[in-house]
Amino acid sequence: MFYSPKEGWSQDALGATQVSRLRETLKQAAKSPFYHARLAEAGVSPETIRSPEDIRRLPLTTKDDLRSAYPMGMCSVPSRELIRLHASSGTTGTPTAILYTKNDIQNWASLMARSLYAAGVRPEDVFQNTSGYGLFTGGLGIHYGAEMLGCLTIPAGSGNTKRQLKLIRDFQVSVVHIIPSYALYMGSVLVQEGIDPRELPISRAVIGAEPHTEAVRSKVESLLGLKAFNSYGLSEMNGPGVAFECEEQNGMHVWEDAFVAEILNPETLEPVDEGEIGELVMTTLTREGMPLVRYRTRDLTRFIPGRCPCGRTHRRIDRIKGRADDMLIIKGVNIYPMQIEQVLMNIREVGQNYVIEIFQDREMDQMRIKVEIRDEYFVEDMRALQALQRRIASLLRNEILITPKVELVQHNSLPQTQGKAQRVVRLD
Ligand code: ADP
Ligand code: K
Ligand code: ZN
Repeated sequence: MFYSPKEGWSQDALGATQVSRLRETLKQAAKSPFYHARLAEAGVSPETIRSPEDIRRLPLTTKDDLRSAYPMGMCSVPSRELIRLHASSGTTGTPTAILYTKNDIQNWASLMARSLYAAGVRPEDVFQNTSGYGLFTGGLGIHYGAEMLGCLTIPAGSGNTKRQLKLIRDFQVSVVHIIPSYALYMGSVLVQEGIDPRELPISRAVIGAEPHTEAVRSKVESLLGLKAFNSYGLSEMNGPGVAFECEEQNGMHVWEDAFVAEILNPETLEPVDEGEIGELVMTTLTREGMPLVRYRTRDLTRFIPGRCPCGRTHRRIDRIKGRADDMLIIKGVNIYPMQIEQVLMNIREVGQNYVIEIFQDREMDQMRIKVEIRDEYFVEDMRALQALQRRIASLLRNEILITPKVELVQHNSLPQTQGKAQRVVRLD
């Protein structure tokens, strides 16, 4: 029924595993110069952990800690035991490096295989990975998992829609791993070339790596004629394969035998109430090369209360609402880009791309939203376009409480990035 029996373990069994693995993790982490000092300073040791809740007594780790320990300050093994390096894509500044031993790579691959299986992928599937294969973990990370599961795995890499299409057709690709913004772009390019993407052999997509709304998932599903499953991960926790949607498509199971997930109020750093949104904080439980203790992901989400009908016992997190660093403050109002996306993607006339431009006017941050409009609605009639523009602005106002400047642009005219979409651009 499951890829691993661990997926159905009782909460007690998971808790006991977490306690013993947390202790191991502290022992292992203390072998790195960074944690040797940090854990001693905090006065904690493996004996501090008697129950899963005792994790709250451990110090937090931040992205800045990773930067300060770069390149080897958090390495817990002699360097000859390392076999792989990845780096975060640096969406928010200087990159950080993650180091893996042979066991780390194997454990990651099996978590990834388990994740794909949960989303309905099977060894009979032909799997095309459209992630870039470089320092970014979405390439090799997903690849090793699909191979371990037994799929014929095609390392197509990013971009080059024509070649992607040829591979999909020639090898009857049934599953793709694709960033949601690129899925929408690829779908619309195919439609423009007179190809109906729904007729392709693909029946499932694994989408993730960037925040996206339920509305975007629906668009990907209807445009490409498939089921799309949300995939969450970050380089600091290996990469993809941290939390994954099952066939229920209602939240992502966090693999709690491999990670401890906490959701904290980002200001008080205390746990939020059950089901409340907060910052996801994660601890590795099996990592040798570079264990991380209570890493602040900056990603905002909540635990979905209750049990999943699929039978997996590992708790689910809701889709990522955004990063704590993404919050915009415009005219004193806090706004997340995903609030804007949710509104835009539910408007029939809106195409698939948009960008939020922030610029300074009279010492204040101002916002302009450029929105692609589908060809059939991008008409010559100025009055019709102005009415559409006003309607979009007012729908946005209902959600974000200020009236933004809205500019309508033609289909596929906004820049399409090769990797993660950049939704917010600062013009100063
Ligand atoms: P970077 O932090 O530089 O983008 P990573 O490649 O490690 O580098 O990206 C991890 C981040 O990507 C996560 O912390 C999260 O913000 C985002 N992310 C990954 N998967 C998802 C997803 N399914 N939904 C929303 N955001 C995601
Ligand atoms: K196979
Ligand atoms: Zn489930």
